[in-house]
Amino acid sequence: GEQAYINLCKYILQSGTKKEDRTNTGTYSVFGQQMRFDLSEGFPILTTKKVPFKLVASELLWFIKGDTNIRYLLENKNNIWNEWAFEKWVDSNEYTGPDMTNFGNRSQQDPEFNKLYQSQMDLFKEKVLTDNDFARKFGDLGSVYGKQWRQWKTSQNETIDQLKEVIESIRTNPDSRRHIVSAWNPEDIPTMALPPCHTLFQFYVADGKLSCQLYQRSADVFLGVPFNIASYALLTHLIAHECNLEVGEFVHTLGDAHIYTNHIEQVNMQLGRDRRSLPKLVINKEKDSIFDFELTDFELINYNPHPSIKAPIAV
Ligand code: THF
Repeated sequence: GEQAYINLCKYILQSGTKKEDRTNTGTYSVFGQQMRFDLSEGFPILTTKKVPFKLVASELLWFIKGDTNIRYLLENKNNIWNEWAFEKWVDSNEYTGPDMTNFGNRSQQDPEFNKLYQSQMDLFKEKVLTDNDFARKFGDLGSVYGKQWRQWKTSQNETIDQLKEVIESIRTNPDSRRHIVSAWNPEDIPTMALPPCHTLFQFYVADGKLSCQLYQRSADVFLGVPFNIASYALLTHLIAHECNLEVGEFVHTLGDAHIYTNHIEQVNMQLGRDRRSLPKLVINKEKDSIFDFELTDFELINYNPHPSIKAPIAV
């Protein structure tokens, strides 16, 4: 549960290796950790800081739809993938605005630049929302999660709907040890805005309960991991609901588990807070199929977390 998350944060701060990374931010990092969340104890969203559940839910619905274009996210006021699409635009020869090289780091260090960046980002969002051609070109993140989950391309030029197939296999052959969905497609890595962090997940059925284990190759423990826990817990609930199973555990296995050096103050603030009781997830019982759900079909009740803690995202 949440205590496992807290222990992981403490362990990384105490024993992590100082390690440079792709984003030039710097991290404290450990390799190979695991957390377990018993979903029957309540919905495992963190209570020691507020995690925006609606953003988690709209991102998951976006994956489930097989969508890879940030337009849907923007329509739902979800900005968590903007930087990766924006990067493609400012690196292209269609971009004629002020130089945005290394915008992630510069926007944090230089307030004047940050103003310029924010205005270009607003312009970008507006264009993705209103201009279809522009959205097709620059709103799309390439063959990321949604594509691999729903339309994995085979060498025979057919597609595999991994999500549909895994649900079918859970229903018809619950004891199977092959309930796997992989987002890691080596051939497609070069055409992704970002290679998938949550790489592969497996379901497991025992005693009428559905469990899920995720292998996450790279884990931004302060900003990303709280989203990822809530997201896979929600996915497990939705699939259990469709397959008439109870929920079991979510097992979260991490490869490179890191805390960015510019998140340390925030983590320490969070570690000073007490855990609170977990909320309950309520799903619209009138719907069955995971492919029919909308944002209004689920709700968290009794979620009373400590306030959110802001932190910059590493790009
Ligand atoms: N890149 C990095 N550096 N970390 C990640 O966790 C990450 N992701 C996705 C893709 N690249 C990544 C994006 N996921 C937030 C949360 C998840 C994200 C990106 C950003 C974030 O900023 N959350 C804030 C609230 C944001 C808001 O309100 O708009 C928070 O306080 O939780 C790993 O999947």
